[in-house]
Amino acid sequence: MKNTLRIAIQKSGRLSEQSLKLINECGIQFNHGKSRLKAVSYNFPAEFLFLRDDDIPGYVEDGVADLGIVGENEMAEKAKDVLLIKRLGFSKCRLSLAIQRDVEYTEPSFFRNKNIATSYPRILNQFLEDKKIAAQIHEISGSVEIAPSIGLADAVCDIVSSGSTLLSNGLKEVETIFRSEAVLLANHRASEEKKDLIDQLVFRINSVQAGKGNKYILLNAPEDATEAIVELLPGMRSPTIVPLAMSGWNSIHSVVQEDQFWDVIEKLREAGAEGILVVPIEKMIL
Ligand code: PRT
Ligand code: ZN
Repeated sequence: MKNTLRIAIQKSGRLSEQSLKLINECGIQFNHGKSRLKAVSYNFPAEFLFLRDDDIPGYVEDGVADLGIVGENEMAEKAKDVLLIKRLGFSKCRLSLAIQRDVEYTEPSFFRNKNIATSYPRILNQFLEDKKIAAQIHEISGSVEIAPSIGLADAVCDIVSSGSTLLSNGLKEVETIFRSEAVLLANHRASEEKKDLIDQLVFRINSVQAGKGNKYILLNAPEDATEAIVELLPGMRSPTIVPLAMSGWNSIHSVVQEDQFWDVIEKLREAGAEGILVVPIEKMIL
């Protein structure tokens, strides 16, 4: 359809739930069709294709889908000609080199002439080339972590999140070669109408992300502490000050960044703030 965005998301796997959650938080709703391969939104001009993540960069390059959500690792490995338009902040992980725990490691030259098992030969090859290290890459599609223990490889290059998979296979992480999170990809040749729709979607994603990164805060303060408290609370423009029914007291409202939150709360208490309420922000339009 000409003016309908086609958005490819992972059918089932580590990206699926969060991708659907983001779409939902953007206010885009759809009913799953019978096929489970495709769904059409009834309140935004978009349809969704549910695919294996490996296929998504290629479909976006070909224009079968206008947009896609995949891990940045998958995008880099497939090396398709697509645009990265937004990092989405979920499914964070890293691609790392790991070796057997009892083997000594000092630097990347360790890998010279070693046999490394991976599902990411392109990203690994790039790393080895940059470091001018000649090694053998053994491409396998799954269960990479068992390769050293069965004598298939000296080392692995695999996705790590908590590190427990490496640990339980007697391996230790020695080099991180790539950091990844879910990304929104777009086809290069979108029509003007589709670019407009993409802008609308990105605007919604930005509002959702800004809301998540901030908290709305309400507190009471005596009149003589109000000025010092306002100094601590930048807000979107500046804090709101409303007098309480009890004279000599104000209610102060503002927005605080999530990552500065505990620090700010401590300072507010020291400055005399009382009855502090913290409320999540669903969306924040900047
Ligand atoms: O079926 P389909 O092809 O669509 O899915 P898939 O099996 O290829 O991918 P999936 O669903 O496993 O992962 C999709 C994306 O999630 C990856 O491309 C990464 O961008 C991201 N991601 C985030 C992860 C992990 N965390 C992760 N922990 N992908 C894989 N893992 C695996 C890793 O391969 C290793 O086996 O989990 C293990 C390591 O986890 P820890 O926590 O033990 O370190
Ligand atoms: Zn896959």
